[in-house]
Amino acid sequence: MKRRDFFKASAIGLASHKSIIKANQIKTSKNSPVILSTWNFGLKANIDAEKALENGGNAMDAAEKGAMNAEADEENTSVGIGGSPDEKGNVTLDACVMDSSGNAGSVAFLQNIKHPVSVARKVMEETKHVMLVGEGARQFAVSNGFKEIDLLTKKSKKEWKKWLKTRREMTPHETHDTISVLVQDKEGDLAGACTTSGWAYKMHGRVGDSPIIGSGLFVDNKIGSAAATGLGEEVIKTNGSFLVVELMRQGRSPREACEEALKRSIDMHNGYPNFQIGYIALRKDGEVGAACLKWSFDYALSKNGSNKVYKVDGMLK
Ligand code: SD4
Repeated sequence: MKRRDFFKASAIGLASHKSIIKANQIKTSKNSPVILSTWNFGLKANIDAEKALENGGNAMDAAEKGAMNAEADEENTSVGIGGSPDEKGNVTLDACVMDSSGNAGSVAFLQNIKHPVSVARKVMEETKHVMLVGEGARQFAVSNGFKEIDLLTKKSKKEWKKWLKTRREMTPHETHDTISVLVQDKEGDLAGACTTSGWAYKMHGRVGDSPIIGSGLFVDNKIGSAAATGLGEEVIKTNGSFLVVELMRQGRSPREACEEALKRSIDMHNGYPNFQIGYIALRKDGEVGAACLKWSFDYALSKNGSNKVYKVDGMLK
């Protein structure tokens, strides 16, 4: 390393060391739960998450229940039953969870199971592993009492058949919506869940960011949590959710952290990304933020007795 570069690197080290101390002073928000979910159907997910908290559940219970709401909704074409299939007509699901102790569980390329988020939680709680995929994940689910069902509904089959005639490339922006649910419970603890059927009509075997810990979701109970929606391939390349949490650790607000993480994707594409990524972030002090690259993005926030959808405009035109 050249001397000048060494000094540059040490200066960066020093700056982040200072800000880490600052981030450690984040006051934990207690007694007033916060639930933050992606997209406007997050509103219904938040209601189920609220109920789980009211019934004495913790942040992990609430995040799971919220995600399950979207998984069970047949009208939601990017999550669970009714989710768009891959190009061969198979509905393949990705999901993950993280709890307040930093435990993680994940499933990818899982078929025929209605609630992948609950399988991900079982992987976290019942196995030594973090991630199970495909046939192994399905067998694990069945052996834990999950029933097998056909996830391709009449409607999603009809749409897929229509698509087969053109085989037009779909973008996740057209076919969104992954649901991620970030929860802070009344103890101030954080947990999160993320679940999706991924990119509509994707290649058979494709896995996106949603089951990848650090990409689709990341929770650090000392700092905050973050989750992603949008083009998974690009979220994976920047380890997006982990990056958002690290930026909050360095003192950025939740919104600034989301924007800074998106700037990495913008830079990787020389200022002109032609895809969508949206991030949501929840800091340990209860503050939330969100940002997206282009167009706009909705998120649902339940806090202080109100549950509402908010819209953020893209950073780029
Ligand atoms: C994926 N990130 O599989 C998901 C898709 C998504 O809104 O979020 N769509 O790439």
